[in-house]
Amino acid sequence: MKVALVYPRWDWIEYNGLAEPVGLLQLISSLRNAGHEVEFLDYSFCSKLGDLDEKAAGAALVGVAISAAAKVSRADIVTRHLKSVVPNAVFLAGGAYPSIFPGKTLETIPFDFVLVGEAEDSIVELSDAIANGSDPSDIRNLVYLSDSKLIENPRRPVPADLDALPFPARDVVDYDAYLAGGMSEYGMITTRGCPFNCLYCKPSTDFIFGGNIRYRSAENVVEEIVRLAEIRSVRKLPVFFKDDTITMHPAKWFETLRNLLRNESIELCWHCNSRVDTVSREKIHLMAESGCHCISFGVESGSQKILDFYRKGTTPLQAEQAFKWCREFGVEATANLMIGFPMENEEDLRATYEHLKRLKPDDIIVYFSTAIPGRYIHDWAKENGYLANDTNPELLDPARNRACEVMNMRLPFLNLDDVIHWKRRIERYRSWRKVSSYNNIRHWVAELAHHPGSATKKAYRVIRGFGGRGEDVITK
Ligand code: B12
Ligand code: SF4
Repeated sequence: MKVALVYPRWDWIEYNGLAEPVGLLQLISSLRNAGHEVEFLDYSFCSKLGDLDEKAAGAALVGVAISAAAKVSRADIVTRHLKSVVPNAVFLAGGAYPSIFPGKTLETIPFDFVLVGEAEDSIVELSDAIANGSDPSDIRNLVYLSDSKLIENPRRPVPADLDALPFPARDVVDYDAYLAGGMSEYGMITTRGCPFNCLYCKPSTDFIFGGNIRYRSAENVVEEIVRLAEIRSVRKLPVFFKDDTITMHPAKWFETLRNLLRNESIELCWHCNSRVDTVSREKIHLMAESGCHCISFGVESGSQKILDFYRKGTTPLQAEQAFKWCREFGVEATANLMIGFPMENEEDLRATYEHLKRLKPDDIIVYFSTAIPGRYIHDWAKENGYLANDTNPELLDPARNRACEVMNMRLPFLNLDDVIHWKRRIERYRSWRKVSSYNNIRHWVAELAHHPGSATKKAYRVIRGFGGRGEDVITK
Protein backbone atom coordinates (compact mmCIF):
# COMPACT_ATOMS: atom_id res chain seq x y z
CA MET A 1 0.00 0.00 0.00
CA LYS A 2 1.21 3.51 -0.69
CA VAL A 3 1.81 5.74 2.32
CA ALA A 4 2.84 9.42 2.15
CA LEU A 5 4.76 10.76 5.15
CA VAL A 6 4.78 14.50 5.34
CA TYR A 7 7.20 17.02 6.84
CA PRO A 8 4.99 20.13 6.58
CA ARG A 9 7.78 22.68 6.85
CA TRP A 10 5.97 24.97 4.43
CA ASP A 11 6.67 28.69 4.35
CA TRP A 12 8.32 28.46 7.74
CA ILE A 13 11.02 30.64 9.22
CA GLU A 14 13.37 28.48 11.26
CA TYR A 15 14.95 30.26 14.18
CA ASN A 16 16.89 27.18 15.21
CA GLY A 17 18.23 25.98 11.88
CA LEU A 18 17.21 23.61 9.13
CA ALA A 19 17.18 19.88 10.06
CA GLU A 20 15.96 16.60 8.63
CA PRO A 21 13.18 14.92 10.70
CA VAL A 22 14.99 11.84 12.02
CA GLY A 23 11.95 10.25 13.75
CA LEU A 24 9.80 10.52 10.63
CA LEU A 25 12.60 8.93 8.58
CA GLN A 26 12.64 5.96 10.97
CA LEU A 27 8.94 5.45 10.33
CA ILE A 28 9.64 5.35 6.60
CA SER A 29 12.08 2.49 7.21
CA SER A 30 9.59 0.59 9.41
CA LEU A 31 6.89 0.87 6.75
CA ARG A 32 9.25 -0.19 3.99
CA ASN A 33 10.38 -3.20 6.04
CA ALA A 34 6.71 -4.18 6.36
CA GLY A 35 6.34 -4.08 2.57
CA HIS A 36 4.64 -0.71 2.11
CA GLU A 37 5.58 1.82 -0.55
CA VAL A 38 6.43 5.15 1.07
CA GLU A 39 6.79 8.65 -0.35
CA PHE A 40 8.47 11.38 1.73
CA LEU A 41 6.78 14.73 1.18
CA ASP A 42 9.22 17.35 2.42
CA TYR A 43 7.83 20.86 2.05
CA SER A 44 11.04 22.53 3.24
CA PHE A 45 12.07 23.62 -0.23
CA CYS A 46 8.74 23.98 -2.05
CA SER A 47 7.87 27.28 -3.63
CA LYS A 48 4.26 26.24 -4.33
CA LEU A 49 1.93 24.12 -2.19
CA GLY A 50 1.20 21.97 -5.22
CA ASP A 51 4.84 21.04 -5.83
CA LEU A 52 4.50 17.58 -4.26
CA ASP A 53 1.01 16.66 -5.49
CA GLU A 54 2.31 14.08 -7.93
CA LYS A 55 4.23 12.31 -5.19
CA ALA A 56 1.11 12.23 -3.00
CA ALA A 57 -1.15 10.83 -5.70
CA GLY A 58 -2.45 7.33 -4.94
CA ALA A 59 -1.56 7.34 -1.24
CA ALA A 60 -4.04 5.47 0.95
CA LEU A 61 -2.57 6.85 4.16
CA VAL A 62 -1.12 10.33 4.66
CA GLY A 63 0.85 10.81 7.89
CA VAL A 64 1.78 14.35 8.91
CA ALA A 65 4.54 15.10 11.45
CA ILE A 66 3.96 17.99 13.84
CA SER A 67 6.67 18.83 16.34
CA ALA A 68 5.51 21.95 18.10
CA ALA A 69 2.52 24.25 18.57
CA ALA A 70 4.42 26.88 16.63
CA LYS A 71 4.15 24.63 13.60
CA VAL A 72 0.48 23.67 13.76
CA SER A 73 -0.70 26.41 11.41
CA ARG A 74 1.69 25.20 8.68
CA ALA A 75 0.64 21.59 9.21
CA ASP A 76 -2.97 22.72 8.89
CA ILE A 77 -2.35 24.44 5.53
CA VAL A 78 -0.46 21.45 4.12
CA THR A 79 -2.97 18.87 5.39
CA ARG A 80 -5.99 20.71 4.01
CA HIS A 81 -4.20 21.03 0.68
CA LEU A 82 -3.35 17.31 0.57
CA LYS A 83 -6.98 16.48 1.42
CA SER A 84 -7.94 18.07 -1.85
CA VAL A 85 -5.28 16.03 -3.68
CA VAL A 86 -6.02 12.61 -2.16
CA PRO A 87 -9.54 13.01 -0.71
CA ASN A 88 -10.01 9.28 -0.12
CA ALA A 89 -6.84 8.74 1.90
CA VAL A 90 -6.83 8.26 5.68
CA PHE A 91 -5.20 11.27 7.32
CA LEU A 92 -3.01 10.72 10.34
CA ALA A 93 -1.00 13.02 12.64
CA GLY A 94 1.95 12.12 14.85
CA GLY A 95 5.06 13.57 16.46
CA ALA A 96 5.70 15.61 19.61
CA TYR A 97 2.70 17.98 19.44
CA PRO A 98 -0.04 15.40 18.71
CA SER A 99 1.50 13.11 21.34
CA ILE A 100 1.04 15.82 23.96
CA PHE A 101 -2.23 17.26 22.62
CA PRO A 102 -4.03 14.58 20.62
CA GLY A 103 -7.47 16.08 21.27
CA LYS A 104 -6.45 19.60 20.32
CA THR A 105 -4.79 18.29 17.17
CA LEU A 106 -7.98 16.55 16.07
CA GLU A 107 -10.07 19.63 16.89
CA THR A 108 -7.80 21.96 14.89
CA ILE A 109 -6.96 19.95 11.78
CA PRO A 110 -9.31 17.46 10.08
CA PHE A 111 -7.26 14.30 10.73
CA ASP A 112 -8.93 10.91 10.97
CA PHE A 113 -6.46 9.67 13.57
CA VAL A 114 -3.57 10.61 15.78
CA LEU A 115 -0.92 8.07 16.74
CA VAL A 116 0.69 9.16 19.99
CA GLY A 117 4.25 8.37 21.08
CA GLU A 118 6.91 6.40 19.27
CA ALA A 119 5.22 5.03 16.20
CA GLU A 120 7.48 2.47 14.52
CA ASP A 121 5.10 -0.40 15.39
CA SER A 122 1.77 1.39 15.48
CA ILE A 123 2.07 3.03 12.05
CA VAL A 124 2.76 -0.39 10.50
CA GLU A 125 -0.28 -1.86 12.28
CA LEU A 126 -2.44 0.99 11.04
CA SER A 127 -1.15 0.71 7.48
CA ASP A 128 -1.70 -3.06 7.49
CA ALA A 129 -5.24 -2.57 8.76
CA ILE A 130 -6.01 -0.03 6.01
CA ALA A 131 -4.44 -2.27 3.37
CA ASN A 132 -6.44 -5.30 4.58
CA GLY A 133 -9.66 -3.35 4.99
CA SER A 134 -9.84 -4.33 8.67
CA ASP A 135 -11.05 -2.17 11.55
CA PRO A 136 -8.13 -0.14 13.01
CA SER A 137 -10.04 1.15 16.03
CA ASP A 138 -8.35 -1.16 18.56
CA ILE A 139 -4.78 -0.28 17.63
CA ARG A 140 -2.84 0.82 20.70
CA ASN A 141 -1.73 4.50 20.77
CA LEU A 142 -4.53 5.44 18.36
CA VAL A 143 -6.60 8.50 19.24
CA TYR A 144 -9.68 9.56 17.29
CA LEU A 145 -13.06 11.23 17.53
CA SER A 146 -16.16 9.09 17.55
CA ASP A 147 -19.44 11.04 17.51
CA SER A 148 -17.40 14.04 18.72
CA LYS A 149 -16.14 11.99 21.69
CA LEU A 150 -12.40 11.63 22.09
CA ILE A 151 -11.32 7.98 22.14
CA GLU A 152 -7.80 7.40 23.45
CA ASN A 153 -6.71 3.79 23.12
CA PRO A 154 -4.29 2.35 25.69
CA ARG A 155 -0.62 3.00 25.04
CA ARG A 156 1.83 0.25 24.16
CA PRO A 157 5.11 0.09 26.09
CA VAL A 158 7.88 2.10 24.42
CA PRO A 159 10.34 -0.06 22.44
CA ALA A 160 12.80 -1.46 24.99
CA ASP A 161 15.59 -2.29 22.56
CA LEU A 162 16.53 0.74 20.46
CA ASP A 163 19.12 -1.29 18.56
CA ALA A 164 16.25 -3.31 17.10
CA LEU A 165 14.71 -0.23 15.44
CA PRO A 166 15.45 0.45 11.78
CA PHE A 167 17.82 3.26 10.83
CA PRO A 168 16.27 6.45 9.41
CA ALA A 169 15.63 6.25 5.64
CA ARG A 170 18.21 8.86 4.70
CA ASP A 171 18.10 7.99 1.01
CA VAL A 172 14.83 9.96 0.68
CA VAL A 173 16.31 13.21 2.01
CA ASP A 174 17.56 15.83 -0.43
CA TYR A 175 20.67 16.42 1.64
CA ASP A 176 22.23 18.65 -1.02
CA ALA A 177 19.31 21.05 -0.62
CA TYR A 178 19.54 20.85 3.20
CA LEU A 179 23.26 21.58 3.14
CA ALA A 180 22.81 24.40 0.63
CA GLY A 181 20.00 25.78 2.83
CA GLY A 182 22.28 26.08 5.84
CA MET A 183 22.16 22.68 7.57
CA SER A 184 25.70 21.99 8.70
CA GLU A 185 25.33 18.61 10.44
CA TYR A 186 23.44 15.37 9.92
CA GLY A 187 21.00 14.60 12.73
CA MET A 188 21.24 11.39 14.73
CA ILE A 189 19.90 10.10 18.01
CA THR A 190 21.58 7.62 20.40
CA THR A 191 19.09 7.62 23.30
CA ARG A 192 15.38 8.21 23.71
CA GLY A 193 13.82 9.89 26.72
CA CYS A 194 15.19 11.88 29.63
CA PRO A 195 15.01 11.05 33.36
CA PHE A 196 15.26 14.66 34.59
CA ASN A 197 12.38 16.91 35.50
CA CYS A 198 13.04 20.51 34.43
CA LEU A 199 10.12 22.91 34.88
CA TYR A 200 10.39 24.45 31.41
CA CYS A 201 10.62 21.14 29.56
CA LYS A 202 8.84 18.27 31.29
CA PRO A 203 6.52 16.49 31.05
CA SER A 204 6.29 17.15 27.28
CA THR A 205 8.79 14.54 26.10
CA ASP A 206 7.38 11.91 28.50
CA PHE A 207 4.27 11.84 26.29
CA ILE A 208 6.48 10.65 23.45
CA PHE A 209 9.22 8.61 25.07
CA GLY A 210 7.91 7.78 28.57
CA GLY A 211 9.69 9.21 31.61
CA ASN A 212 12.89 7.23 31.38
CA ILE A 213 15.90 6.88 29.13
CA ARG A 214 16.84 4.05 26.76
CA TYR A 215 20.20 3.68 25.09
CA ARG A 216 21.54 2.48 21.77
CA SER A 217 24.80 0.59 21.79
CA ALA A 218 27.86 2.33 20.34
CA GLU A 219 28.11 -0.55 17.85
CA ASN A 220 24.61 0.13 16.52
CA VAL A 221 25.26 3.89 16.26
CA VAL A 222 28.50 3.33 14.35
CA GLU A 223 26.69 0.99 11.96
CA GLU A 224 24.27 3.83 11.19
CA ILE A 225 27.18 6.27 10.76
CA VAL A 226 28.89 3.91 8.31
CA ARG A 227 25.67 3.65 6.26
CA LEU A 228 25.26 7.43 6.23
CA ALA A 229 28.90 7.84 5.14
CA GLU A 230 28.20 5.42 2.28
CA ILE A 231 25.06 7.27 1.19
CA ARG A 232 26.94 10.58 1.18
CA SER A 233 30.16 9.03 -0.25
CA VAL A 234 32.34 10.62 2.44
CA ARG A 235 34.56 9.38 5.29
CA LYS A 236 34.33 12.62 7.25
CA LEU A 237 30.93 13.43 8.71
CA PRO A 238 29.59 16.38 10.66
CA VAL A 239 26.89 15.11 13.04
CA PHE A 240 24.53 16.64 15.59
CA PHE A 241 23.51 14.06 18.18
CA LYS A 242 20.01 15.29 18.98
CA ASP A 243 19.66 13.34 22.21
CA ASP A 244 18.23 15.23 25.16
CA THR A 245 21.32 14.30 27.20
CA ILE A 246 23.77 12.09 25.33
CA THR A 247 26.17 12.35 28.28
CA MET A 248 23.91 9.94 30.21
CA HIS A 249 25.97 7.29 28.39
CA PRO A 250 28.83 6.14 30.62
CA ALA A 251 32.41 7.13 29.70
CA LYS A 252 33.00 3.58 28.43
CA TRP A 253 30.37 4.12 25.68
CA PHE A 254 32.37 7.03 24.24
CA GLU A 255 35.53 4.97 24.42
CA THR A 256 33.85 2.25 22.33
CA LEU A 257 32.51 4.89 19.92
CA ARG A 258 36.04 6.26 19.48
CA ASN A 259 37.56 2.80 18.90
CA LEU A 260 34.89 1.67 16.43
CA LEU A 261 35.15 4.89 14.41
CA ARG A 262 38.91 4.44 14.23
CA ASN A 263 38.43 0.84 13.01
CA GLU A 264 36.09 2.11 10.29
CA SER A 265 38.44 4.99 9.38
CA ILE A 266 35.58 7.43 9.76
CA GLU A 267 36.25 10.88 11.06
CA LEU A 268 33.24 12.10 12.94
CA CYS A 269 33.01 15.75 13.88
CA TRP A 270 30.06 15.97 16.23
CA HIS A 271 28.29 18.19 18.67
CA CYS A 272 25.57 17.59 21.25
CA ASN A 273 23.46 19.00 24.05
CA SER A 274 24.27 18.16 27.64
CA ARG A 275 23.81 18.92 31.31
CA VAL A 276 26.74 20.13 33.38
CA ASP A 277 26.13 17.44 36.03
CA THR A 278 26.39 14.48 33.62
CA VAL A 279 29.98 15.02 32.46
CA SER A 280 33.30 14.16 34.05
CA ARG A 281 36.84 15.01 33.04
CA GLU A 282 37.35 11.48 31.72
CA LYS A 283 34.09 11.55 29.74
CA ILE A 284 34.88 14.86 28.04
CA HIS A 285 38.34 13.57 27.18
CA LEU A 286 36.87 10.45 25.52
CA MET A 287 34.16 12.49 23.81
CA ALA A 288 36.85 14.75 22.34
CA GLU A 289 38.79 11.73 21.14
CA SER A 290 35.70 10.38 19.39
CA GLY A 291 35.29 13.64 17.44
CA CYS A 292 33.18 15.83 19.73
CA HIS A 293 34.08 19.41 18.92
CA CYS A 294 31.32 21.22 20.76
CA ILE A 295 28.98 20.68 23.70
CA SER A 296 25.95 22.91 24.25
CA PHE A 297 25.26 22.98 27.97
CA GLY A 298 21.93 23.93 29.48
CA VAL A 299 23.45 26.50 31.85
CA GLU A 300 20.16 28.45 31.98
CA SER A 301 21.09 30.88 34.79
CA GLY A 302 23.91 31.95 37.08
CA SER A 303 21.51 32.31 39.98
CA GLN A 304 21.01 29.22 42.15
CA LYS A 305 17.57 30.57 43.08
CA ILE A 306 16.47 30.55 39.44
CA LEU A 307 18.07 27.15 38.78
CA ASP A 308 16.05 25.81 41.69
CA PHE A 309 12.83 27.33 40.34
CA TYR A 310 13.66 25.67 37.02
CA ARG A 311 14.18 22.37 38.97
CA LYS A 312 17.39 22.08 37.01
CA GLY A 313 19.23 20.17 39.72
CA THR A 314 22.58 21.74 38.79
CA THR A 315 24.79 24.42 40.35
CA PRO A 316 26.81 27.28 38.83
CA LEU A 317 29.93 25.60 40.21
CA GLN A 318 29.22 22.42 38.24
CA ALA A 319 28.95 24.57 35.12
CA GLU A 320 32.32 26.19 35.81
CA GLN A 321 33.90 22.77 36.22
CA ALA A 322 32.37 21.42 32.98
CA PHE A 323 33.51 24.46 30.98
CA LYS A 324 37.01 24.13 32.42
CA TRP A 325 37.26 20.47 31.30
CA CYS A 326 36.06 21.45 27.82
CA ARG A 327 38.81 24.06 27.57
CA GLU A 328 41.35 21.50 28.73
CA PHE A 329 40.46 19.09 25.92
CA GLY A 330 39.84 21.66 23.19
CA VAL A 331 36.07 21.12 23.05
CA GLU A 332 34.06 24.27 22.36
CA ALA A 333 31.50 24.90 25.07
CA THR A 334 28.25 26.75 24.43
CA ALA A 335 26.20 28.21 27.26
CA ASN A 336 22.44 28.05 26.66
CA LEU A 337 20.64 30.54 28.85
CA MET A 338 17.02 31.22 29.57
CA ILE A 339 16.28 34.68 30.91
CA GLY A 340 13.00 36.40 31.69
CA PHE A 341 11.54 33.93 34.20
CA PRO A 342 8.90 35.66 36.34
CA MET A 343 10.79 35.03 39.61
CA GLU A 344 13.91 36.65 38.21
CA ASN A 345 15.07 40.07 39.36
CA GLU A 346 17.88 42.42 38.40
CA GLU A 347 20.25 40.67 40.82
CA ASP A 348 19.63 37.26 39.21
CA LEU A 349 20.28 38.65 35.73
CA ARG A 350 23.48 40.28 36.92
CA ALA A 351 24.51 36.95 38.51
CA THR A 352 23.97 35.25 35.15
CA TYR A 353 26.08 37.86 33.38
CA GLU A 354 28.89 37.52 35.94
CA HIS A 355 28.63 33.72 35.73
CA LEU A 356 29.21 33.91 31.98
CA LYS A 357 32.41 35.84 32.53
CA ARG A 358 33.69 33.01 34.73
CA LEU A 359 32.58 30.32 32.27
CA LYS A 360 34.18 32.03 29.25
CA PRO A 361 31.95 30.16 26.79
CA ASP A 362 32.93 29.82 23.15
CA ASP A 363 29.34 30.59 22.27
CA ILE A 364 26.24 31.80 24.07
CA ILE A 365 22.62 31.29 23.12
CA VAL A 366 20.22 33.31 25.15
CA TYR A 367 16.55 32.34 24.96
CA PHE A 368 13.60 34.10 26.50
CA SER A 369 11.86 31.95 29.09
CA THR A 370 8.63 30.77 27.45
CA ALA A 371 5.56 29.10 28.90
CA ILE A 372 4.91 26.38 26.33
CA PRO A 373 1.71 24.38 26.84
CA GLY A 374 2.40 20.79 27.88
CA ARG A 375 5.18 21.81 30.21
CA TYR A 376 5.11 22.43 33.96
CA ILE A 377 6.18 26.04 33.41
CA HIS A 378 2.94 26.71 31.54
CA ASP A 379 0.76 25.38 34.39
CA TRP A 380 2.93 27.21 36.93
CA ALA A 381 2.64 30.53 35.05
CA LYS A 382 -1.12 30.08 34.68
CA GLU A 383 -1.69 29.16 38.35
CA ASN A 384 0.39 32.10 39.54
CA GLY A 385 -1.13 34.65 37.18
CA TYR A 386 1.99 35.17 35.07
CA LEU A 387 0.69 33.86 31.77
CA ALA A 388 0.33 36.93 29.53
CA ASN A 389 -0.58 35.38 26.21
CA ASP A 390 -1.87 31.87 25.73
CA THR A 391 -3.41 32.21 22.31
CA ASN A 392 -0.74 33.38 19.88
CA PRO A 393 1.16 30.25 18.75
CA GLU A 394 3.95 32.43 17.36
CA LEU A 395 4.83 33.32 20.97
CA LEU A 396 5.55 29.68 21.80
CA ASP A 397 8.95 29.44 20.16
CA PRO A 398 11.66 30.57 22.60
CA ALA A 399 14.11 31.18 19.75
CA ARG A 400 11.64 33.42 17.92
CA ASN A 401 10.84 35.24 21.16
CA ARG A 402 14.53 35.95 21.60
CA ALA A 403 14.89 37.19 18.04
CA CYS A 404 11.78 39.38 18.18
CA GLU A 405 12.32 40.36 21.84
CA VAL A 406 8.80 39.38 22.91
CA MET A 407 7.50 37.19 25.73
CA ASN A 408 4.38 35.30 26.75
CA MET A 409 4.83 35.68 30.52
CA ARG A 410 4.36 38.64 32.87
CA LEU A 411 7.31 39.68 35.01
CA PRO A 412 6.50 40.97 38.50
CA PHE A 413 10.04 42.12 39.34
CA LEU A 414 11.25 43.28 35.93
CA ASN A 415 10.07 45.05 32.80
CA LEU A 416 10.46 43.45 29.39
CA ASP A 417 12.94 46.28 28.69
CA ASP A 418 15.16 45.07 31.54
CA VAL A 419 15.25 41.58 30.05
CA ILE A 420 16.02 43.05 26.62
CA HIS A 421 18.76 45.19 28.17
CA TRP A 422 20.47 42.12 29.71
CA LYS A 423 19.94 40.04 26.60
CA ARG A 424 21.72 42.71 24.56
CA ARG A 425 24.54 42.94 27.10
CA ILE A 426 24.94 39.17 26.83
CA GLU A 427 24.90 39.39 23.01
CA ARG A 428 27.64 42.03 23.15
CA TYR A 429 29.67 39.83 25.47
CA ARG A 430 29.14 36.93 23.07
CA SER A 431 30.53 39.00 20.20
CA TRP A 432 33.46 40.04 22.34
CA ARG A 433 34.19 36.35 23.15
CA LYS A 434 34.02 35.55 19.44
CA VAL A 435 36.70 38.07 18.49
CA SER A 436 38.88 37.67 21.58
CA SER A 437 39.08 33.88 21.83
CA TYR A 438 41.96 32.29 19.93
CA ASN A 439 39.90 29.08 19.50
CA ASN A 440 37.02 30.99 17.95
CA ILE A 441 39.21 32.92 15.54
CA ARG A 442 41.06 29.76 14.48
CA HIS A 443 37.73 27.97 13.78
CA TRP A 444 36.34 30.91 11.91
CA VAL A 445 39.41 31.24 9.65
CA ALA A 446 39.19 27.49 8.87
CA GLU A 447 35.49 27.89 8.10
CA LEU A 448 36.17 30.89 5.86
CA ALA A 449 38.53 28.75 3.81
CA HIS A 450 36.04 25.87 3.37
CA HIS A 451 32.58 27.43 3.76
CA PRO A 452 32.91 31.15 3.00
CA GLY A 453 29.13 31.62 2.92
CA SER A 454 28.46 30.42 6.47
CA ALA A 455 31.64 32.10 7.79
CA THR A 456 30.47 35.43 6.37
CA LYS A 457 27.03 34.95 7.96
CA LYS A 458 28.68 34.26 11.32
CA ALA A 459 30.87 37.35 11.03
CA TYR A 460 27.78 39.41 10.25
CA ARG A 461 26.10 38.01 13.38
CA VAL A 462 29.10 38.93 15.51
CA ILE A 463 29.10 42.48 14.14
CA ARG A 464 25.38 42.79 14.79
CA GLY A 465 25.94 41.35 18.27
CA PHE A 466 28.09 44.34 19.20
CA GLY A 467 24.91 46.36 18.70
CA GLY A 468 23.11 43.96 21.07
CA ARG A 469 21.07 42.14 18.39
CA GLY A 470 22.43 38.81 17.20
CA GLU A 471 20.06 37.60 14.53
CA ASP A 472 18.03 39.38 11.91
CA VAL A 473 14.50 39.95 13.12
CA ILE A 474 12.12 38.36 10.67
CA THR A 475 8.47 38.35 11.64
CA LYS A 476 5.56 36.56 10.02
C1 B12 B 1 16.06 18.28 16.94
C2 B12 B 1 14.91 19.07 17.53
C3 B12 B 1 14.57 20.26 16.92
C4 B12 B 1 15.25 20.76 15.65
C5 B12 B 1 14.53 20.41 14.35
C6 B12 B 1 13.56 19.31 14.38
C7 B12 B 1 14.05 18.26 13.43
N1 B12 B 1 13.63 18.36 12.20
O1 B12 B 1 14.82 17.43 13.80
C8 B12 B 1 15.11 22.28 15.82
C9 B12 B 1 16.35 22.75 16.54
C10 B12 B 1 14.94 23.08 14.54
C11 B12 B 1 13.90 22.35 16.74
C12 B12 B 1 13.15 23.46 16.88
C13 B12 B 1 12.07 23.56 17.76
N2 B12 B 1 11.67 22.67 18.66
CO1 B12 B 1 12.44 20.92 18.76
N3 B12 B 1 13.25 19.33 19.19
C14 B12 B 1 14.21 18.62 18.67
C15 B12 B 1 14.51 17.39 19.53
C16 B12 B 1 15.68 17.75 20.44
C17 B12 B 1 14.83 16.09 18.82
C18 B12 B 1 13.80 15.60 17.77
C19 B12 B 1 14.12 14.19 17.42
O2 B12 B 1 14.73 13.92 16.40
N4 B12 B 1 13.73 13.22 18.27
C20 B12 B 1 13.99 11.81 18.10
C21 B12 B 1 12.89 11.12 17.28
C22 B12 B 1 13.13 9.63 17.24
O3 B12 B 1 11.66 11.36 17.93
P1 B12 B 1 10.42 12.11 17.22
O4 B12 B 1 10.92 13.09 16.24
O5 B12 B 1 9.54 12.61 18.27
O6 B12 B 1 9.71 10.94 16.39
C23 B12 B 1 9.01 9.85 16.96
C24 B12 B 1 7.56 10.14 17.37
O7 B12 B 1 7.30 11.47 17.72
C25 B12 B 1 6.73 9.69 16.21
N5 B12 B 1 6.52 10.59 15.07
C26 B12 B 1 7.29 11.58 14.57
N6 B12 B 1 6.76 12.08 13.46
C27 B12 B 1 5.61 11.41 13.21
C28 B12 B 1 4.68 11.50 12.17
C29 B12 B 1 3.58 10.63 12.17
C30 B12 B 1 2.61 10.73 11.08
C31 B12 B 1 3.41 9.69 13.21
C32 B12 B 1 2.26 8.79 13.24
C33 B12 B 1 4.34 9.61 14.25
C34 B12 B 1 5.44 10.45 14.24
O8 B12 B 1 7.45 8.56 15.76
C35 B12 B 1 8.85 8.87 15.80
C36 B12 B 1 9.65 7.63 15.98
O9 B12 B 1 9.23 6.88 17.09
C37 B12 B 1 13.17 17.26 20.33
C38 B12 B 1 13.32 16.63 21.69
C39 B12 B 1 13.31 15.15 21.59
N7 B12 B 1 13.97 14.54 22.50
O10 B12 B 1 12.71 14.53 20.72
C40 B12 B 1 12.72 18.71 20.41
C41 B12 B 1 11.22 19.03 20.45
C42 B12 B 1 10.51 18.18 19.43
N8 B12 B 1 11.18 20.44 20.05
C43 B12 B 1 10.30 21.12 20.68
C44 B12 B 1 10.03 22.50 20.47
C45 B12 B 1 8.99 23.14 21.36
C46 B12 B 1 10.72 23.21 19.49
C47 B12 B 1 10.60 24.69 19.20
C48 B12 B 1 9.22 25.31 19.25
C49 B12 B 1 11.49 25.55 20.04
C50 B12 B 1 12.25 24.88 21.04
N9 B12 B 1 13.44 24.39 20.68
O11 B12 B 1 11.83 24.80 22.18
C51 B12 B 1 11.21 24.79 17.79
C52 B12 B 1 10.10 24.75 16.75
C53 B12 B 1 10.57 24.05 15.58
C54 B12 B 1 9.55 23.86 14.60
N10 B12 B 1 9.73 24.55 13.51
O12 B12 B 1 8.65 23.07 14.80
C55 B12 B 1 9.57 20.26 21.68
C56 B12 B 1 8.17 19.89 21.21
C57 B12 B 1 7.25 19.58 22.35
C58 B12 B 1 6.19 20.57 22.53
N11 B12 B 1 5.29 20.67 21.59
O13 B12 B 1 6.18 21.22 23.52
C59 B12 B 1 10.54 19.07 21.86
C60 B12 B 1 9.90 17.74 22.24
C61 B12 B 1 11.56 19.50 22.93
C62 B12 B 1 11.04 19.51 24.36
N12 B12 B 1 11.84 19.04 25.26
O14 B12 B 1 9.99 19.90 24.69
N13 B12 B 1 13.70 21.19 17.39
S1 SF4 C 1 15.69 20.28 29.83
FE1 SF4 C 1 17.01 18.60 29.23
S2 SF4 C 1 17.56 17.63 31.19
FE2 SF4 C 1 15.79 18.90 31.61
S3 SF4 C 1 14.05 17.51 31.41
FE3 SF4 C 1 14.36 18.51 29.40
S4 SF4 C 1 15.63 17.16 28.22
FE4 SF4 C 1 15.78 16.52 30.37
